[in-house]
Amino acid sequence: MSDRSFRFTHAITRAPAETATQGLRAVDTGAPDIARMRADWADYNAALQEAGVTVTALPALPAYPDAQFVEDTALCLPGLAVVMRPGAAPRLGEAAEMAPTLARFYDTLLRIEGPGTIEGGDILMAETEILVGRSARTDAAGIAELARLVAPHGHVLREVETPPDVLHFKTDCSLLDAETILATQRLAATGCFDGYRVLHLPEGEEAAANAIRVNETVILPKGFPRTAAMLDRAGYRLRAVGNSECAKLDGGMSCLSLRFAPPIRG
Ligand code: CIR
Repeated sequence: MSDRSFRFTHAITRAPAETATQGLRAVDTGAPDIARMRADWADYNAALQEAGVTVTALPALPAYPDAQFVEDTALCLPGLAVVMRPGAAPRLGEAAEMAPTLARFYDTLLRIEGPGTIEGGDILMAETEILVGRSARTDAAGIAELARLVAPHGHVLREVETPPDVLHFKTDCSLLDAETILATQRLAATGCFDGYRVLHLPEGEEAAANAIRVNETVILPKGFPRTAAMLDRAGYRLRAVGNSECAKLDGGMSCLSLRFAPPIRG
């Protein structure tokens, strides 16, 4: 296997804006502290660099309070990138903002035109298939349009369900390697990972499900000692990054970057 699902040379991130205090959230647990969010974001960029990728860190976009969650704006695949169409109306414009940066790296840049919607947080790129969770943000039409766009490039999509009241499919899971998924019990119980090896989040640490495998490193949120111990025992190299402030906006490790290996150098 090429391990293309976790071997990356590049990443794109975007600095949190002051307006992130107005970011979307399912439950209000208080305004995020922007200074702390920015310090964690700087550490996140450092973690990506330590993992071996070149990071393009874009400036804040104050008009879009959730714009640091760049993952939702695009899907980067070997050979092509697809600009998403977010299902959250206030986030629609973020996708167009990302397109020029992607165009620096990709000759083939496609777009979800709609009327369906789809966000990158619902897409798990595994080694031989792309799992897409239908959610409040990602609908059947969005998934069907993505399937049509990527099929000619040899990519197979599998539609799955994001659990009710969970923001994104990847809120509850991460790819750890070509055969292994980290997932909550509630998501794994749907059977969507049958055929994979599944490591279940310890009870009470479900919020650690959104991690990212980048080359030899698994980047996970700080503060989940039983998850860290489980992954350490399983042989993964770990790097923890603070996520307390993004968590107030339902954001995690995957949301904060687009990770890819572009066909052309930018
Ligand atoms: C939102 O509700 O859209 C943002 N507050 C959080 C987006 C998190 N993104 C992700 O999980 N990929």
